[in-house]
Amino acid sequence: LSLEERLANYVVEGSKEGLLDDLNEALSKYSPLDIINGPLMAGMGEVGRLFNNNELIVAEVLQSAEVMKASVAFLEPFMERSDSAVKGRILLATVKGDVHDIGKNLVEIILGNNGYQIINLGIKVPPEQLIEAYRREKPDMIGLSGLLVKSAQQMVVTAQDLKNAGIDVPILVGGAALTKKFTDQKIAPQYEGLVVYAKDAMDGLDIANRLSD
Ligand code: B1M
Repeated sequence: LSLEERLANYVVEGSKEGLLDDLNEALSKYSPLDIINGPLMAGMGEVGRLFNNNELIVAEVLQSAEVMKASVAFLEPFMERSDSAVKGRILLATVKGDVHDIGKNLVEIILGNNGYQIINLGIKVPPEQLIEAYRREKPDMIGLSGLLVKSAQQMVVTAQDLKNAGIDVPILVGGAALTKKFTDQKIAPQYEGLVVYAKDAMDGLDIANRLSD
């Protein structure tokens, strides 16, 4: 197998045997983010497909998630970081009812490496907890992640609750079940401030930079 195929395979197989050596080799050819967005995400896509076809069980998908997390942790020190002053503070959470956190944590790493202070509230975060944290932390922006179809709906509810609490800082939303269209048509009208859809973590960084300029 080629290096790229082996990298995807670690994720699909949920195996870490030889992973770090191959990640090291990949670093001589690609940037850390290209390794994540390329072969590792391709592996995750395949895991999603197999899971959907009932060819993998949750326990196996968890192993794949572990491989992805270990890879991101290994690659993180090699990622570019800017030494800029703090550009803003962002409250980050996976919405209520959703446990998926790999994408959210990638957003934390990439924005954290590029001048943002991230307050990561974790997973399954209900609106009340966001509101409480908002009042405590006074962030410049709120980032919401969610991968399930029902999480997209949960973002609508969350945006309403935040608005009712008088909050109007920009909200950045992302995750597999979301689209720009859904964001603009269903979430944004429920909120007082801006709601912006990011397709991936780098897009999230670009948007945050534009908003904080
Ligand atoms: Co779940 N899962 N899962 N899962 N899982 C999906 C999402 C699914 C599409 C798989 C499938 O069926 N094909 C499906 C959702 C179906 C739907 O609603 N349409 C699904 C399901 C059904 C479930 C359960 C219900 C399964 C069950 O129990 N029967 C269950 C849900 C539990 C719950 O949340 N209440 C469940 C559980 C799990 C695991 C725990 C086993 C594990 C998660 C482990 C973890 O996160 N710690 C897991 C995994 C790994 C997946 C897949 C395979 C991979 C997700 C992932 O980590 N991708 C996923 C299928 C898939 O996506 N191909 C699937 C890699 C990650 C880097 O990408 O998170 O999309 P992603 O983030 C991207 C962008 O979306 C974006 O940037 C990132 C890239 O840079 N982004 C943002 C994300 N958040 C952002 C926020 C931003 C900006 C950008 O700003 C704030």
